[in-house]
Amino acid sequence: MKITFCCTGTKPEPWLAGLRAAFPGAQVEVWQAGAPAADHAVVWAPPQQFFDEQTQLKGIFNIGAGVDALLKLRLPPRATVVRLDDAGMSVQMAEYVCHAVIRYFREFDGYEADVKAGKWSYRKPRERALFPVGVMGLGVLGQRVAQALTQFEFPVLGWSRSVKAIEGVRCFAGAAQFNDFLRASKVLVNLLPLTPETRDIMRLDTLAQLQAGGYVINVARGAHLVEEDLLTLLDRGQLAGATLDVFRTEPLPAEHPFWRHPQITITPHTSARTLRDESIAQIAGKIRALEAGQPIVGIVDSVRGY
Ligand code: NDP
Ligand code: OXD
Repeated sequence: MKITFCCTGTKPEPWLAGLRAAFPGAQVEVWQAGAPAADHAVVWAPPQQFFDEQTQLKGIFNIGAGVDALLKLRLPPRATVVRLDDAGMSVQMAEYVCHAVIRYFREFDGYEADVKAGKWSYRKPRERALFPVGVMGLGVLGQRVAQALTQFEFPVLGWSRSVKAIEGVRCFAGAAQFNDFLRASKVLVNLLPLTPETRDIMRLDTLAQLQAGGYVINVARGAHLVEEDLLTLLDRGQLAGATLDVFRTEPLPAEHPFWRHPQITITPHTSARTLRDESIAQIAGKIRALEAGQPIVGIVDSVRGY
């Protein structure tokens, strides 16, 4: 068996070592133009030339959960495209989102500023029941995040394409229930995949429906958010803050207003990192299953876009 590795911006050696250890008899190499045909590919942001040459691939394994960039390319028609399915990301996402929600709810920024100013002061505790958190996208990551938030007894709402039943989470589904979901949320957490249907989903008319003084936490993709509209709603005081891990242009350009906005917290696309060992173990298991003709989870539906 031949496995080819083509991951832009990723140090290949440890991945090759892990994949070779998982498949001692296989040829596992970094792709180079003109390389012989491989059976499976491990990829992140490969060039179009890679797929134009590797037309016979059986499996394409994306080393991230989001496949929006991959699906923009012309892919070999017979290949099964597989994304990372958790592989250690959901617990990181839960940590990140719970941290951001709790920071807002408990007003830790305000306390930090007071302490820096030498002030020993109290704020009136906020009412938890008046701090509902809506999670858009109830897939592998969104469900874990929603469930983690219920542990802190926030009212938790969720929105997805198909109807879900998740203990402790008030679930909404489909376009028909989107506005009800927004109106019932004070904090909006985005964990949708980026597809033609979800691009620009956080914009003036949708974000304006959140409860007054609301917050946005975007951990999915930058193109879900119309950035100028967020700034407008913050300026108007309709929204109180945003925590953003992803941006329309990454790295965030030096002159971008988000860097210095007092109500915006940014992180450099780090809310849930790909963990190498967990990912190699997951991909190796799925390559074995595909080779044995067994079913696997995490197969991307290119029509649906995720
Ligand atoms: P999943 O595919 O498991 O879940 C996607 C969820 O979104 C599903 O619940 C799906 O609904 C819902 N959804 C999709 N389209 C729509 C729509 N049009 N309307 C309503 N709901 C919709 O993805 P993951 O949870 O694994 O990952 C989510 C995203 O998180 C990734 O696509 C990626 O962009 C981002 N991500 C970001 C990271 C970071 O570091 N910032 C790291 C990892 C991922 P249904 O259940 O009905 O299919
Ligand atoms: C992913 C990501 O999609 O890192 O996994 O954003």
